[in-house]
Amino acid sequence: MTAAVVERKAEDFKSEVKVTWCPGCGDFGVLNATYKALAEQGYDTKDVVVVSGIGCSSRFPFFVSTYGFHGVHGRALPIATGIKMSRPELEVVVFGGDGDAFAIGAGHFVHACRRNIDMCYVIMDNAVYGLTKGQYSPTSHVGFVSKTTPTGSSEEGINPLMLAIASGATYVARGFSSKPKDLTKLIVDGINHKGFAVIDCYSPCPTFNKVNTFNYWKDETTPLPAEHDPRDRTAAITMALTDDPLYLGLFYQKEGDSFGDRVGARSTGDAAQTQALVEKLIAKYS
Ligand SMILES: Cc1ncc(C[n+]2csc(CCOP(=O)(O)OP(=O)(O)O)c2C)c(N)n1
Ligand code: SF4
Repeated sequence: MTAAVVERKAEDFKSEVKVTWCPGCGDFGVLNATYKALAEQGYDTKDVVVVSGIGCSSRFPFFVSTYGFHGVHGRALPIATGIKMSRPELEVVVFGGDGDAFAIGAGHFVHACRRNIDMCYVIMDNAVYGLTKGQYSPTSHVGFVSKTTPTGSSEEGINPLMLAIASGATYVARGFSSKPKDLTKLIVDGINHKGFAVIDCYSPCPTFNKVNTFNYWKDETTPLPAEHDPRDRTAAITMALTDDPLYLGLFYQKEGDSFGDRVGARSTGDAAQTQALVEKLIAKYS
């Protein structure tokens, strides 16, 4: 969607719902960056749908004054896909945790990447399950001690960037919740990208992950070198594989047709028509 030329403020996108995350949760940084990104785009609140699964991070739609859909654990992407296919004129932005994205939702993630659906997915990656109180997650490191890995995880963590690039995502970035300016730019560019934009964002959980803290990620991360060319997929893979340091920024971007372009997605934006359709479906399955 082309952004309207209207002056907006970050406050315009704050809902009246009290944010219930723990003090110090990294997700606050992602939320503030998102308010700024939406304001920068000049959107009306009716231009955007914020979609999530289940998790602490997935409470996101409550805190944003746009349309929203708080879905089912791991199913944010199929819900978002349906919204985008039936209302392509709306900007669909998806938020959730690393458990949501890479455990129960891993299959959906791979297929959303390969379809190249025109939406932006921000994974708030804290390398732990927050909402269910501290089990290890698909991005937890080997040796991570948690309620479900009391002697330390023996599994290698998933590399979200490698998975996204290999699966066909056309905008692949890594952010950090305590770098709000950079994160806002990544979200703005991800929203404006035509195709599936994946932003894996380090977002510490100070309550249940005492290893991957703000200081840990502050020390381990550094911006991608200025000479990195995001159009170079091989270079993007090399950078994504590097873990010392962990790079932040835009790793990979490719222009081209999105899924909606290929299937000729058309809006079903007629409210009466949509209502009739929903009633028909409810009648069919009740
Ligand atoms: C189908 C289903 N399975 C499991 C759960 C329990 N559950 C809720 S949130 C969650 C994981 C939360 O971790 P993550 O997705 O990383 O988000 P975070 O809370 O860390 O932001 C799990 C396993 C559920 N709600 N539904
Ligand atoms: S449990 Fe962790 S992820 Fe959940 S709100 Fe608290 S700090 Fe954030």
